[in-house]
Amino acid sequence: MSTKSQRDYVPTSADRFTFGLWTVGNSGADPFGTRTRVPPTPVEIVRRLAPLGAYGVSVHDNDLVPIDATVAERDRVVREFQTALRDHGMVVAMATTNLFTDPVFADGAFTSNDAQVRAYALQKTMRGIDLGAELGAKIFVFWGGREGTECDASKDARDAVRRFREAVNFLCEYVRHQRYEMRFALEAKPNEPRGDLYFPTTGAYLGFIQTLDHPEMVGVNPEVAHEHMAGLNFYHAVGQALEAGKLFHIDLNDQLFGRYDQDLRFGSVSLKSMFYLVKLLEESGYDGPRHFDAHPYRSEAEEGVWDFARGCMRTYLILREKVRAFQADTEIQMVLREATRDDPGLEALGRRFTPEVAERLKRLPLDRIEIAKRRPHYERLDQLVVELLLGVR
Ligand code: GLT
Ligand code: MN
Ligand code: MN
Repeated sequence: MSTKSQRDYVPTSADRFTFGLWTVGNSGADPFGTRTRVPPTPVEIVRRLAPLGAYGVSVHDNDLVPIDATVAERDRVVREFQTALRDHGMVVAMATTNLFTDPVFADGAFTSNDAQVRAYALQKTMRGIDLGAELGAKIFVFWGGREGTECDASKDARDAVRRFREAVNFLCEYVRHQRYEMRFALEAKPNEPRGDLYFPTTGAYLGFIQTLDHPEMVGVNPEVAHEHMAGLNFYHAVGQALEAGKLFHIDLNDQLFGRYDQDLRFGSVSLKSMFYLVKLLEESGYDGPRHFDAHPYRSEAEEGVWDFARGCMRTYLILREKVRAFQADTEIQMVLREATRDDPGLEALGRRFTPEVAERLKRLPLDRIEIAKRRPHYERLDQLVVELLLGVR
């Protein structure tokens, strides 16, 4: 803890924290109640987030430009927004299309049974990509909020996958043709607002990406809440994405298991899991945006929104400091070392198959009773981590 900003957990743009316009712009409305506060405009969001130390924002087409705006209205809104970005030194790191609010998407966008809906979804997304490129976004997210069913009689699940693939392939070609410097990130969710969504987990998308025409252009945008809704370990999902070179973007928030999509302030529920997540992001050298996709409690009024935003970033920075403490903790590192048995000779054997190596390995005298005598001290390790997080180490 050398500099003042580190001690005070005040972020700078180097930390690359971004917020969706729809997050701090959330009005508090939910399926059971009306809005509870007046949401800030996009320009106000930029003006209020900049002094808090955020790096930028992300936008849906219609967070900024109303769906029925004329070309002139669109251009004026975009110009004013760009001026605000410039004045406050903020960027648009990610853009996306709203393919879920309008009634036209009630039964899906790219996976709809209606060819006209699918064509409209492509048209709207190309315009969204143009808008994103104009704002300088390098990442374009696809969250298929309506790509799912309640009634599986409605379509063959294979057709849904094929239609989604055709759309992503088409849009990859569009980006290439336009010579945009832009990559796609696919965001999974198991359910809500549909009964079941296609591609329910990050793992499902990692498999799908390999079937695309340009897999190198497409990665994932995992969200804490969405994997937690499915009862999964987010740290493991992100680990697999990173290992595959596919973590293009990330949606940070929090979520109790087994609930509706809560989109809670980052780190407000699962402190331990979020510690391992921050550790992974920091140790992997992930250099993309740390994007918050959460919203303030419905009970907050206008000013509480900024407490929420500050809280997301502070918790990340505090956890990052805990990661450094974990790395420097000699006891933790000793337990970790003791729990590992390295054997370069043996490891080299298993690394590359040849028939001779396979024969040698089959004949090796490996005594499982002896091997199993060595035990890792994970009770001690976990308690050390708990104490570190509780602030007594
Ligand atoms: C929507 C959803 C998020 C997605 C956003 C991108 S919009 O709020 O709940 O998880 O990331 O479309
Ligand atoms: Mn999200
Ligand atoms: Mn969510």
